[in-house]
Amino acid sequence: MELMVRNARLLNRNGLYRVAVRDGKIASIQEETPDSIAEGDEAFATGRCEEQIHAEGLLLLPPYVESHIHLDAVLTAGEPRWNESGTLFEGIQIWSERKPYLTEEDVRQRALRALQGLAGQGVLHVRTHVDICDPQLTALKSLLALKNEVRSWVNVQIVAFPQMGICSYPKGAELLEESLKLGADAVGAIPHYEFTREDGIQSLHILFELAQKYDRLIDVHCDEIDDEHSRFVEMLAALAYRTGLKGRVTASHTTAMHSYSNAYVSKLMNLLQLSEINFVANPLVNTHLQGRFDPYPKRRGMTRIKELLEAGLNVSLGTDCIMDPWYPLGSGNMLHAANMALHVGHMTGNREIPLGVQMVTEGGARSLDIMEGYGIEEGRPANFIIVDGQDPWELMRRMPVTRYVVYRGKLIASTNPAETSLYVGRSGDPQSHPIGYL
Ligand code: 17E
Ligand code: FE2
Repeated sequence: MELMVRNARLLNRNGLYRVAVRDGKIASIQEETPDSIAEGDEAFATGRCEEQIHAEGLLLLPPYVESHIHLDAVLTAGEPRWNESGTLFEGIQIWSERKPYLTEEDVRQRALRALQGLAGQGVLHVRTHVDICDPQLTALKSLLALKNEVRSWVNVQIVAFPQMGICSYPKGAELLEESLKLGADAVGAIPHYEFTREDGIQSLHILFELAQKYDRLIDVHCDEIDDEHSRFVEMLAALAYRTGLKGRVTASHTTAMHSYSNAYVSKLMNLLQLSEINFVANPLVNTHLQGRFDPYPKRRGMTRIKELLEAGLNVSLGTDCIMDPWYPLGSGNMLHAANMALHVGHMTGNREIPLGVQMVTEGGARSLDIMEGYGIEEGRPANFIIVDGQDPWELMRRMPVTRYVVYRGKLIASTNPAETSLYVGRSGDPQSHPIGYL
C-alpha cells in the first residue's frame, strides 16, 4: 500500500471514508469505523502503508479540470503594451505584436510556471489552446515538449488554434495540418474572426476534414462576439451530428448566444441536444471582454449556461487567461471561474450551486474526453484532491484552498490554509484568538 487517505468526506455520500492507493490506482474505498481506524493505525505503524494523509473530514474530489487556457500567452500582460480597450480585438492585435519575440524557451518558462501554479491548486487536467498562426510553430513545438516534460504530475491536452483564422491567414490550413502531424491532440477554429461568413463556414468544413483524417478532438473558439448574427455554433453542431463526432466536439465561448433571440435559441437547442457537443464557458474573461461596445445597459456576454445544463448538455469552465494581452488578471483558480459563472448565470438556486463544482470537475473531464480514467472509484488512477471545505456549497461560497494534491498515487502538492489571529479580547487586552472561518 503506497498511500492511505483517512477520514475523507466524499461527494454525495454520508459518513467518512478511507481511500487506499496501490500501484498508482485507487485500490479501495471503505467507510471508516472504529475498527478500520485501529487497523489503519496498525498498517502505518508496521509499514504496510507507507504514507498517510489525515483528511479530518475534508472533502476528497477528483482533480479540477481547466477546460480552456492559452498557455502560450500566459504572463505576457503589458508586452509590448497594455490592452486599454479591454476588447478581444485589441488583445489579438497586441498578441500579434508579441508573437515575433516568442522563443521556445520563453514559452516553456511561462507555461511551466502556470502549470505549476495550476497543479498546486489541484488542477491536474489542462486543455491549452496554442496559436499556430506562426510559420515557425514556435509555441506549439515548445508546448508539445513541455507536455511530455510534465507528464508525471499534470495531464496536458493541446489544441492547435488558428488565432488569425484558417482561411484568412496565409497558409492557415497547411499550418493547422502540420500541427496535427507534429502531435496536437485537438484541432481548433475561429469562424467569427474569419474575413467573411462564408470563410467561417468553410473553416469549419476544413476543421472536420482534418479532425477525421488525423482522428483528433475538436475545440472551436465559436461566436466569441456580441453579435446576434454570429451563428457558427449551429454549423458546428450540425457537422458534429452528421459526422458522428458528437461528444468529441467542443464549442468554446459561444458568447453570442447571450444575444440571440429566445425564438432562435429554442430552435437551436434541439440541434444542440442531437449533436451532444460540449460547451466551455470562460466566465471571468468573457464578463470582462464582452459588452465593451455597449452603452448602458451593458450585456453580460456569457453563454446560456443555465439553459444548456437544463437541456442536458455538458458545460465546463476555463479561466482562459493568466495575465496576457486579453486579461490583466487571472490566477488559474477554477473556483473563481465557477463562482463567477453562478453569479453571471443567475445560478444561485440551492440545487444550482453545486453545479459550479460539477463544471470544473466532471464536466471538464467530459469536455476533455477523459472520463474513462476520471473519478473516485476503485480501479481508477489515483488522481484526487482534498480541499479545505466539506461540501460544494462551501466550496462555491468560500473558494477555499486545496490542501493536498495527489496524481497517480503520489502527493505532488500541499497547502496550508491562511490562519487569522484576532486581537480583540473582551478585556481589551491584546489576546490572540485563532479563529475559524465564517
Ligand atoms: N484568443 C481568443 O480568440 N479569445 C480569447 N478569449 C483569448 C484568446 C484569451
Ligand atoms: Fe480562448
